[in-house]
Amino acid sequence: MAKTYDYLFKLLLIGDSGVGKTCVLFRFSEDAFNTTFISTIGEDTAGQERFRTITTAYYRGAMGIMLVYDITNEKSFENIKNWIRNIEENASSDVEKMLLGNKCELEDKRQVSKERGEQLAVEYGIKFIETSAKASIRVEEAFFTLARDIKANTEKKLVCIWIIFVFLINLYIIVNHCE
Ligand SMILES: Nc1nc2c(ncn2[C@@H]2O[C@H](COP(=O)(O)OP(=O)(O)OP(=O)(O)O)[C@@H](O)[C@H]2O)c(=O)[nH]1
Ligand SMILES: [Mg+2]
Repeated sequence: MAKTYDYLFKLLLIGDSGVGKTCVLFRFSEDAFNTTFISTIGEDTAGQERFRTITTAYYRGAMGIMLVYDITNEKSFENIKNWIRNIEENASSDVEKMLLGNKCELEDKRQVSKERGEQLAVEYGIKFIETSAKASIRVEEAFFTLARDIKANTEKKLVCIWIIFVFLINLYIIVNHCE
């Protein structure tokens, strides 16, 4: 039987290679974790991280974006600003965004404090959650929060369209009545 949905959202996970995007998604969809690292794009990124430009085509239709960094990797956190700039240049401005600090169970290897994550999120006016795909910490919460915000956003837009529609109908009636 075909799958039916109450809501269907297109979400993107963006961030440096190795921060755990695939694992976060895998934890959410399968409730499982795998330690073998196979980079999604397939490039050898060992040792040197590069910021990749993502084009407009990739963002098309995206309703939500999870910006992911690794709390044990300072560089991945610094690059969030580049990713956000890329989103601002290529994605629709009303796309719902959220910041994830992944691998939060690795407290002894932490390079980015929770406060800095919170601060950056405040700066961009987005929500922030620290997650662990490995230890299964707050991954569901992250997806549900983003989905809930997208839903609220969509409903707000519908109400606006409805109000404009009713206003125009009334205007039409008044104008016709005056003639
Ligand atoms: N300790 C720990 N390791 C994690 C966690 N999430 C992912 N990893 C590990 O980090 C490595 C990279 O994870 P991926 O999910 O493949 O990273 P990615 O962001 O998809 O990387 P690209 O596909 O190259 O962009 C893997 O070795 C994972 O096992 C986590 O929450 N805790
Ligand atoms: Mg991946």
